[in-house]
Order: sequence, then structure tokens, then C-alpha cells
Amino acid sequence: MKIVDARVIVTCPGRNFVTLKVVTDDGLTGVGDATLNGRELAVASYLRDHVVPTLIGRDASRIEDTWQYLYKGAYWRRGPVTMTAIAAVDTALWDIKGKAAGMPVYQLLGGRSREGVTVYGHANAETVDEVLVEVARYVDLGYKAVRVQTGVPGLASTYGVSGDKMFYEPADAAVPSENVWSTERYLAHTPSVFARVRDEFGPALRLLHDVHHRLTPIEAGRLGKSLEPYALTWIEDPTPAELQEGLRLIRRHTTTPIAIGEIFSGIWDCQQLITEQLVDYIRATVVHAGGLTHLRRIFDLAALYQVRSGSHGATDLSPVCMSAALHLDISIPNFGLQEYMRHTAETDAVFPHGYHFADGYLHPAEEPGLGVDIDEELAARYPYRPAALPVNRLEDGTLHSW
Ligand code: KDG
Ligand code: MG
Repeated sequence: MKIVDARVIVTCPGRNFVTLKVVTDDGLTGVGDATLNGRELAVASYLRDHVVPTLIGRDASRIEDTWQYLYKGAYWRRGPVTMTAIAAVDTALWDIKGKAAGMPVYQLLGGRSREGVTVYGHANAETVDEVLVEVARYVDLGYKAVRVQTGVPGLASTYGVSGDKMFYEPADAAVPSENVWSTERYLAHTPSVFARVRDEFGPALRLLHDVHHRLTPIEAGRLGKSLEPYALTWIEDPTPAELQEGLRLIRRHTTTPIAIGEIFSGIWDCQQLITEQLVDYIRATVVHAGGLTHLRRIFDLAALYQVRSGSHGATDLSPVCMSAALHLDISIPNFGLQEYMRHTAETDAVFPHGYHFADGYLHPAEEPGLGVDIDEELAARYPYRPAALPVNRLEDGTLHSW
């Protein structure tokens, strides 16, 4: 089963996606997501110029060996561009292996550990009154878990709060737009949001909140403590995590669970967070953390330390990534939650897929492989458009974490 072709497809059906399609000499094809929001063309070039030439003639069945070849062989290890490129190849090879075996990929990963993948949606609005309506909308759709974000009184705009409710898109301009941030205003406001939401929806609904890396560890400890009465499932990215030991400080001050990892590209970004039990959920995902092969390694380590998965699933991760993530989610013992931001109809048409949502759960496709493809003709109708994520400044103009 030799690789005879590998194509990098860049398309923008409403937002940019990069996809790798691998073809074998016996006519099988596999797809892998290679989208790195705001840095798409860097990964496209990495794949086209440096990876694809090494794939031609390679045995498509050798997934682990190919992973090691791309990781160790490049000399330059880790980093989001490299790990996203490796993820695309790895995902495409798992897709091919499933098709060759005549089984959905989750069967090759050990089979089902649950009936469905519990997902959470994003309720966001400028005011608390408005966000209650958004939460109700998710509850009516059957969701068991909802992430809640609101604007902050006194701030003109807040990352994570958008006009378009179901298809939220943060990469909004070719040159980054700018938001202004105030930790003082945010910490004063946020507990009142969750007091209202908990009061309105009762104890059973799982509530989550994303801090988008805005706080220092001690500020995050204060936020977690102030949210304890509202029993959140997690606060996400309370602080940037390059300094893994920084999470110890948050742990000393609050029992609110912590989820972290959507920008992680591999196991070395989180091994201390996991082995010291400094987080409760690890949010790394297939496309940015080296594919199914490497993400499973992270989740296996996490399982030893009672840390659950909570994979990133925003709109900038294509349906190819979502398809792959669901095969892992349904099979691993320590699954926690899966984020699910819906894609637009244009995106769904470019990436026909077999996974479906029902009553708060996503279900992976049952066909051989990952159960997703890219319609290359349709994709070609949507040329790349530069789009970057916003940056964030404090009120005095200091550049801040986002
Ligand atoms: O590309 C960045 C987005 O995917 C991210 O900001 C969304 O924080 C996010 C989330 O949790 O979905
Ligand atoms: Mg997030």
C-alpha cells in the first residue's frame, strides 16, 4: 500500500481550512486537517515543500514509523506548525487504515467505551439577560453542557462574544483587530453571570467558562474561588501555561476544576500539568497535537493521573479534525467532554461527513475510516482570504495575553 500522491488543499468556505489528501496505489484516499488559525499558509508550505516529497513511495500502513520519521527526522522538534503538519499526515493514514480494514477508526482504537460523545456549545452575549436566552437555546437543542461568556461592563468588546451566535468566528480581520481588557472589571462581573445562570437552569446543567489566558495564577485562584458556589465543570485557560508549575498556585486557592491545552502541540507541553494533577481536563486536539497517534499518547498519560480529555472543537478545526476527534473520544477510557462549535452550511458542504448530533451527543460515522472527505471541486471555489485572531491590550495600552 504505497503512497502515490499527497495534495495540500487550501479553501475558505467562510473561513480558511488546510487539508491534506493522501492517495495510495490501490486507490484508497485519506484526509487530515492541517488548519492553524491565522497561520494557515505556514503549514501548507511545510507540508507541500518539506513533507509531501518524503511521503511519495512510503508504505501508508506504517503510521507509527511515519510519525517518528517526521518528528525525529526533521531535527527541529515540536512547535505548532510542525505538529499540525505531522497531525495531518497521521490523521490521513489512520483514515486509510480504517478503509483498508473495512472498519470505522474507533474500532481500531479498541472499540466503543460509551454510547455517544457528550459535547458542549457556546452561549455568548453582551449582557447577562441576553446570555440566558442563548443558554436556553442550547438546552432546547438537548445539550447537557454549555460554555457561558458575556461582555464585561465598561469594555467595548470581549474576545469570545460575537454577533453571530451559532457560527462564532474570532479571526475577523486580515490585520489583527484589538480588544481592550480589564482584569478588575472582569473579576467583579463574572460571578454575577454564573449566579444568574445557575439560578435559572438548576444544578444539573454542566456550565463551563473560558478565561482565554487572561489572568495571572493568583487572579485565576480568586476567580475559581468566587465561582465555587456555582459548581462549574471547568474554567478553561485561566492563565497561559508555558510555566506549568504556575498552575500549582491556582490549585492552592480553589476547587473549581481547570481545563487547559487548546494551544498545546504535544505531550511535553503538559506532562507536568498531568503528572502533578494540576489540571482536571486536557484540551489538546488531533490537528494541533500531532494527530491521533500522539493525542492518544497524551490521553493515556492523563488517564494514569485521573485527568480527563476535553478536546478543543472550535470552528477553525475542520470537520476532518472533528471526525477524527470523535473516534478517539468514543474509545478512550478517560473521555471528559468534547467542544462542538457548529460549522456553517458552506463548510459542511465542502467537507461531507457522517458524524451527527442528537440529544446532546455527537456520534462518529460508522463507515470505514474516519467518515469524512473533502469535495475538491467545491473547495476550489473558495480561495484563501487572510484572517487573523485579535490581540488584546490593557486599558493603558500594554499588550496582554489573549
Ligand atoms: O483559533 C482560536 C480559537 O479556536 C479559540 O480562541 C477558541 O478558545 C477557543 C475555544 O475554546 O473554542
Ligand atoms: Mg478556549
